[in-house]
Amino acid sequence: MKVAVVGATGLVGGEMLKVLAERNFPVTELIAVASERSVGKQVMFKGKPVTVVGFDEAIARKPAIAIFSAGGSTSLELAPRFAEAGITVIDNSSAWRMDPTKKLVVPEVNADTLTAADKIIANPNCSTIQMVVVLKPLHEKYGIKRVVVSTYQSVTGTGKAAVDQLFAERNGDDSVAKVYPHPIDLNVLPHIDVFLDNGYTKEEMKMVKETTKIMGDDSIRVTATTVRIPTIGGHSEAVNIEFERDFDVQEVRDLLTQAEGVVVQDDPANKVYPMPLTAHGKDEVFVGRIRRDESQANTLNLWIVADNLRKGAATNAVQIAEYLVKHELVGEASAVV
Ligand code: 2RA
Repeated sequence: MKVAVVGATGLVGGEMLKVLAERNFPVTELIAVASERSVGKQVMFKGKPVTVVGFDEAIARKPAIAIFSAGGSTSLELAPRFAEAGITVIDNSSAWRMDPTKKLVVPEVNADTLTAADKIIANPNCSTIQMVVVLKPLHEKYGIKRVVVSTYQSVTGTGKAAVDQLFAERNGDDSVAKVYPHPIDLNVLPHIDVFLDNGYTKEEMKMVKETTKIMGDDSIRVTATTVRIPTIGGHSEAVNIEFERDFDVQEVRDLLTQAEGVVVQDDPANKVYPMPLTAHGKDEVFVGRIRRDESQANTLNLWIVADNLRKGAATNAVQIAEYLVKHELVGEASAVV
């Protein structure tokens, strides 16, 4: 199967190439795509150099699937052109997520909503993805009324320039361009994306709105505080969940242990709990600190960690592609290169 990665030279695009190779996705031809300024550059796929091409060339080669991580404006302009050419687009930007005609998909939660008619599929925001993977089995069992989430987000969520700022600050190098409005090393910023009229940030409202769309239940109330922290391995989230029905903590632990895509790391007595350092480079969502909220009935506290570049972006997108191939909702899989 011909597969295009649009934004192949970026942090997430590079992770998409890695994940496609690691998961042995049935790629017969990898088309690396980027803006004109990157055309002619090379990226590596399965140990071999691939020359970056422009958007028109990519469409002309007619890939079956195009996985986008090229920003919202590029996706708004180009995804329809790829779709009109019969190419199924999986887009990692926020451009299409809240479009009522587009599916917003986390395979462990709502892949079964996908059909062959879906030619532009939205990949949710990283901080939303890792949370709903855990919410899904809990909602089915206990009925979720309300979610309160505070996030601790890696600088890799902003991109390579933010990683460069962090390590430049750490090394006392003041020559590197500043991405954040304040120093990020030895600091935290309660400010991800822009502030809105309601006092929330765009990142926080993404978590609020995307969660109910993916879960398919507008009755779930969500509030979020999203915070940038000086780490690179992944996003962490303190999640407080109020249920319709009571629960047993061990039963919750057992339920999550069996849940698709979830790994429970919950042994505080032995200092075992999820951390960005141990989630880095992995595709699962890690859950720990599972405990009853003793201040309110039917309410649970959790700690959720995942690599925001993998399950939070690249892996989720590739898993959507895998679902499309498995259910013959896109061109036939061919021999692997
Ligand atoms: C962030 N979730 O962490 C946003 C976009 N990747 O910056």
